[in-house]
Amino acid sequence: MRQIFQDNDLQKSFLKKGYVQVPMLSSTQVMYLLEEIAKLRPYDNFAPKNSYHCSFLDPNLEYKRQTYNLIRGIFTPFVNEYLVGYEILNCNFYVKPPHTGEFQIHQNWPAIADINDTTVTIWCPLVDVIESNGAIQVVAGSHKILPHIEAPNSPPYFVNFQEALIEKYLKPFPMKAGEAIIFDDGLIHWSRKNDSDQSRIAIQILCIPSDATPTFFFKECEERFELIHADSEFFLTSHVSDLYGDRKPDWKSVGFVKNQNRLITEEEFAKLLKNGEEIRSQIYS
Ligand SMILES: O=C(O)CCC(=O)C(=O)O
Ligand SMILES: [Fe+2]
Repeated sequence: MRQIFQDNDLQKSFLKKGYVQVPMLSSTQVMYLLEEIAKLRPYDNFAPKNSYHCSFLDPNLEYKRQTYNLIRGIFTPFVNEYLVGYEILNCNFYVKPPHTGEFQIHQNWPAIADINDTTVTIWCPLVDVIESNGAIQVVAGSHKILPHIEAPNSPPYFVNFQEALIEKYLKPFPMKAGEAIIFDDGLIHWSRKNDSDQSRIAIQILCIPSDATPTFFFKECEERFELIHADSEFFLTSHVSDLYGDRKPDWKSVGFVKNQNRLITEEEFAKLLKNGEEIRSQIYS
């Protein structure tokens, strides 16, 4: 069993619920980051029409690199303070301009070759968040209950009961600027559009075990995924459309896995959620 957290209580709570909420940035650091963001010039100017800004989706590669260096510089000490043997793979600003930016309900793409191993996202808002301005919402205990590979051109397994997820399962986490939630990337999560007059600015940092193989799962055909070596540089230099299109000749293959994805019903989901701890205990051991 991998030790993910330095602190045993956090480890226990994380394994059970799939997330922990922790203090992180000081108010000085929050202010510093807000000032630095204001100097950055993404292609979409942090104000995409009817959508949210995500650094990875922005076509300005120089901006993406500046973002990576800025976030990495501030958050590496926190990664080492909270986690054991993890490092930053990629990071993003997620900005929801006023009155827009609803997300799709999703799991994050698996980022390492072993889908039973654990990668985490640190999500840290730079403004106070509540449900109505786009606080993150998660389904507690939804991590590792189904061996599903979330990937481009592949529907989420819960696509047939998304309304029920919103009504019954997803719960928002009101947070102060600088607090953070650290969650298993397999956890189902989402956020509403920002209904306030101020931009909702948050940071996402994806961390992987240093001894794992960073991997992008490319859906080669209906039958299988090709595992592509995908380190920090891969995410900085790839445009999102590259990952939804044809396989690129310069990608480095690290293997293949069978596509076992299937769509399930809400009834099956409820059962898996209920038996989550037992299912995970098999995976963790
Ligand atoms: O910023 C948000 O509301 C969602 C972020 C997200 O999907 C993530 O951190 O993985
Ligand atoms: Fe996400």
